[in-house]
Order: sequence, then C-alpha cells, then structure tokens
Amino acid sequence: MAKGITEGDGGLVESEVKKALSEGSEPRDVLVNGLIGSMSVVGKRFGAGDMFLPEVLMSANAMHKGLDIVKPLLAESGERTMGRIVIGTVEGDIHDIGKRIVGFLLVGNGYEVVDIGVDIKAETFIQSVEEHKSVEEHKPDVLGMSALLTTTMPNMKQVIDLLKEKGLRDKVKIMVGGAPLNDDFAKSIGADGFAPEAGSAVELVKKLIGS
Ligand code: B1M
Repeated sequence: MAKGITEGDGGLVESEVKKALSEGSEPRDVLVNGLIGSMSVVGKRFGAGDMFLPEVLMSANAMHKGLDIVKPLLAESGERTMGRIVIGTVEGDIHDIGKRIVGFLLVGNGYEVVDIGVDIKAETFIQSVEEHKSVEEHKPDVLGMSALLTTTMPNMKQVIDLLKEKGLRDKVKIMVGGAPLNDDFAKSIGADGFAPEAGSAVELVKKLIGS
C-alpha cells in the first residue's frame, strides 16, 4: 500500500487494500495504518523537498483509489445516524484528503456526513446551516471546516462572523481542523473545537453534540 501511494500507483493501492481486507484486516485499520500512514510519508518527503507537486498529486489520486474501497465499508459498520455533520474545505483551498478521511471516520462511527467539497465560500457554508434555505436541505448539528494553508485559515473566521451576523451562530457547533491549525487559533476565531486528526475529530463531535 505504501509503495502504491508513494509511487502514485492507484492500481497497486487498490489491489493491496482488497488483499488486506480479504485477509481479515479491519477497514479502519486499513484506513489509519495503511492509507493515512502512507500518505504521511508523502507529506514528509514533500516537506523535505524529496517529492514534487505532480508526484504528490499522483500519490493523492492513488490514495483516493483505496479510500473509495474503504469508505462504504466504514459506512456499513456505523450502526445508526447519531447526528449530521456538514464538512467542507474553506475558500481558496483545494486540499481534501484529510477532510475526506475525517468524513469517512465519522460515517463509520454512525454519523451522517454531507461533504460539500473544496474551495467553499462563506455564503455556501451559511446556506448549509440555514433551515429550509439549505442548498441541499442538510441542516447540520456540526459544521466542520478544513484548511491546509496558512493563507486560507482566516477564511474560517469569515464563516463564523457571517453566522453571527445572521443570528445563526447558536444553531450549530463548529469544528475546525487541518495541519496548520491549533487550539489557540480555534478559540481565537470562536470555533467550538479543534481536532488535530481524524480520530480526535470523532471524539470532538461526540463531545459537542453529546452523542
Ligand atoms: Co499542498 N500544501 N499545496 N497540495 N500539500 C501543503 C498543505 C503544504 C504544508 C506543503 C509544504 O509546503 N510542506 C503547503 C502549505 C504551506 C502553508 O500554508 N503553510 C502546501 C502548499 C503550499 C500548496 C500549494 C500552494 C502549492 C502550489 O501550488 N505552489 C497548492 C495550493 C492549492 C490550493 O489549495 N489552492 C497545493 C496543492 C496541493 C495538491 C493539489 C498537489 C495536493 C492536494 C490534493 C488533494 O487534497 N486532493 C497537496 C498535498 C497532498 C499536500 C500535502 C503534501 C499533504 C496534505 C495531505 O493530504 N495530508 C501537504 C504537506 C503535508 O501535510 N506535510 C501540503 C494527509 C492528510 C491525511 O493529512 O490533510 O493534515 P491532513 O488531515 C488530517 C488533519 O489535519 C485533520 O485530520 C486529517 C486526518 O487525520 N484534519 C481535520 C484535516 N481537516 C480536518 C477537519 C476537521 C478535523 C480534522 O474538522 C472539520
């Protein structure tokens, strides 16, 4: 799996994921230790200048081949809907791997997840919270925002400020995440919580909506 992801070979990732599952590995284990673990190697190499953007993109695409297999299995293991989470990556930011993983784990833990995509404008996040005015009628218990760029982090505050302006802030809990964020930043923008990785995002949601 690691070889497939680091070399951007989606076919290899797909066959290794299937093999691991058929040999009895748990979908969550394949996700966390196989796919996420391998992608973090790519992240480190990219950060160290040992990999370049086109290669990283190929790795990301290869990882998605594995995610697509694991996602429905995580969904199956969820027993019931414990709450609805709308999740998206903020405006100007197209990173979606981490956000998708957070979504998959939430689904696997019984939550309904509506992933509204990447490069999402503040107004679109707001529409998802407004009752009866939602673009897709998905009024959430938790609004999750992801940002991977220091330059797009401030766009999270824009969303929260707009919610306040429209008198909607108390209608939804807000969770933020993404590698450049931390607790202090989350507090400073008025979010209800920050999750450093997908597992803690599930725990945070449980805490926020008491489920
Ligand atoms: Co980009 N990129 N990238 N990139 N990229 C980073 C983030 C960067 C740190 C790389 C570096 O320089 N070392 C850097 C940001 C620097 C900064 O702002 N400080 C960077 C840059 C600069 C850029 C571009 C500007 C590069 C360019 O064009 N010159 C460009 C920006 C495009 C844009 O968004 N407008 C860009 C583009 C890309 C690709 C398209 C090539 C690709 C994204 C593909 C995709 O997502 N479909 C990409 C990738 C893959 C990366 C790295 C290598 C890996 C990110 C990733 O997927 N990690 C990244 C370097 C790195 O992280 N070391 C980098 C794996 C993922 C599982 O982890 O996303 O952290 P992560 O998610 C975790 C947690 O953060 C948390 O849980 C997840 C799972 O545990 N989490 C949440 C995330 N969201 C959450 C939401 C929550 C809760 C938890 O609640 C709502």
